[in-house]
Parts: sequence; C-alpha cells; structure tokens
Amino acid sequence: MKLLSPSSLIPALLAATASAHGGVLTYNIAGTTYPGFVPYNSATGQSSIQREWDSYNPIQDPTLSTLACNTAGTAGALTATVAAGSTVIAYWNNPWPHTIGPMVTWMANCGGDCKTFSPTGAVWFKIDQAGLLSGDLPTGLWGSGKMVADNSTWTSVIPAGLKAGNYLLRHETIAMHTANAPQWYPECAQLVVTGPACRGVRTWLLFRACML
Ligand SMILES: *[C@@H]1O[C@H](CO)[C@@H](O)[C@H](O)[C@H]1NC(C)=O
Ligand SMILES: [Cu+2]
Repeated sequence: MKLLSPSSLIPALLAATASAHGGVLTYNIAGTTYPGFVPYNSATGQSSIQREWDSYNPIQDPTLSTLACNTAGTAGALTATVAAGSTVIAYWNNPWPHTIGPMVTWMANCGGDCKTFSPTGAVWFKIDQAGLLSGDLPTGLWGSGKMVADNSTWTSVIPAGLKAGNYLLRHETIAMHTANAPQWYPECAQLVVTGPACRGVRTWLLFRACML
C-alpha cells in the first residue's frame, strides 16, 4: 500500500472541498455579461460588480453579519446599470453540487452609493423564492434542484415598478442535505436601477413597488 504524503494529500482535499461548494460566478443582466469576483484571488486589481467573497465555503452560522454578502462582503469597484423589469441570470458553479434546499433572491436599497452601503438589519426585500416545488422533503424537487437542472443558473426579474436607485442584488441558496447543518451561499451584486418613474403609475401593484 502506498501512503500519500501530506503534501500530495492536502491539494487533493482542497480541490474536492472547493468543487463541492461555490457561489454565483457570473451574471447576465439584461443581456450583458458581468463576471463576478474571483474567490481565492487577491482583491487587489479585481474590478467587479460583485461584492468580495473569499472562498467557496458556505456560511454555517446565520448570526454572522457576513450572511448578508458573504466574507468579506466588501464593495466591488463597479455597478451594473439596469432598467426595472429587466431579467438577471445568475450563473452558479456548473454543475452546482447541492439539490436539496431553497433559492432566494433579495434586493436592498443602498440609499446612496452602494460602495459605501453596509447591509445590516432588515434592509432586504425578497424578489423571488423557490422552496420545495414537488415531492417530499428529502427526495423532491427543490429550488436548488431546479437551478441545477437549468444549467446551474437562476433567473430573476428586477421588479418592474421598483423606484430608480442604487440597490444590492443578493442571490442565495441554502443547502439542506445535512440534518441540522444548513449551508448558506450568498453573493451580492451592485446595481443602479433606472426607471420606470413612479409618476403616472396606474396599478396598485406598481404603486406598491414604488413605495419600497
Ligand atoms: C451553461 O452554463 C455555462 C456556464 O456555467 C455556459 O458556459 C453555457 O453556455 C451554458 N449552456 C447553455 C446551453 O446555456
Ligand atoms: Cu457545498
């Protein structure tokens, strides 16, 4: 029997760990591709709409402030400008390894420049979600299973009635394949949402959205 030396074992373990986790790597926002932050690489010289996340590891303590935009969650250098009502496709590691658990997409109004916004407290509003879609809890089709089936992508729509402004867009999947040990995978992107104006709004739904 050949014993593996620690130096040959550790890179293999790291590779296996990294490939079992991850996050949102790239966005397609209204037809334009925006690469995300590249984890494991220095933030120096990286220029992205995505907030910094340093590893593929999940967050396993929901009381951490880094649950908001991952670790470190520091601002990206760029923003993506997008009209309200546009489609955003998030590309996760492909294939995403976890199929048991929900997908949730959130936004937060930065109230100014997102680069100086700290998303603490109840700042988030949900724009879509998918929990158990069919079947039973351990074997059914979950939101994350649908994401994997959809080429490890998740498609969201920026609410059509959202008032113009600067927003964080937060993608989240929660892997629940291990009992009592959920894994949160959040990433945030910085958006500038343009129009439609809230003036002349006719429907209750749009009015409500403009109030956000
Ligand atoms: C599936 O996603 C990958 C990126 O993960 C992309 O390169 C590829 O074009 C996608 N395939 C289709 C059919 O959209
Ligand atoms: Cu994982």
